[in-house]
Amino acid sequence: MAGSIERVTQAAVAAGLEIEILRMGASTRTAEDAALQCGCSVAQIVKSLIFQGESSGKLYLFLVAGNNRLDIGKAASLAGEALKRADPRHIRDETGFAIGGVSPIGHLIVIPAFADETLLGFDQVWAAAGAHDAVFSAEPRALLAAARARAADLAAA
Ligand code: 5CA
Repeated sequence: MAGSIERVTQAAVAAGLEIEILRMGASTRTAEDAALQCGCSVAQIVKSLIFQGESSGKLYLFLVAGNNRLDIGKAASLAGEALKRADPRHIRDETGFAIGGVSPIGHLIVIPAFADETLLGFDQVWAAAGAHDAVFSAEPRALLAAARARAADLAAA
């Protein structure tokens, strides 16, 4: 999507997060693909999952470690309402990112965000940068701050 990588750059600058966006020239659409390209563990890949409130229709962002599954019950508790998976087109319209390139930062609208606390156990994590082959690395606490994401227990057991 035109401009989506630039939007990530601008959001990082605005948040004081120094990043270098890398175009890998190969798919980083999934956590497994991204880990292979970045030469890191799947656990260090930040999945940016968008869910929608059943009653409000609001979107929520959950930053989940690549080796974890989001516990939908825990996610609903954090959001304060029942959640469903958001439709890909709705995600694209509201965030400005297509599935596979949804970044933790730089959305078109402000989206309440929560982050898997296991990400904090690493020196460095990798996240999508607005395209299906674009990634950046960051120190996890700095990334969560830039995404205004609250760390929480949100992984399925
Ligand atoms: N670039 C990689 C790693 S940084 C990435 O974006 N991974 S991801 O996990 O954040 O994005 C892929 C995720 O999109 C999948 O885990 C899945 O939860 C979600 N997804 C895939 N297909 C759909 C769909 N049809 N509707 C809604 N979400 C989907």
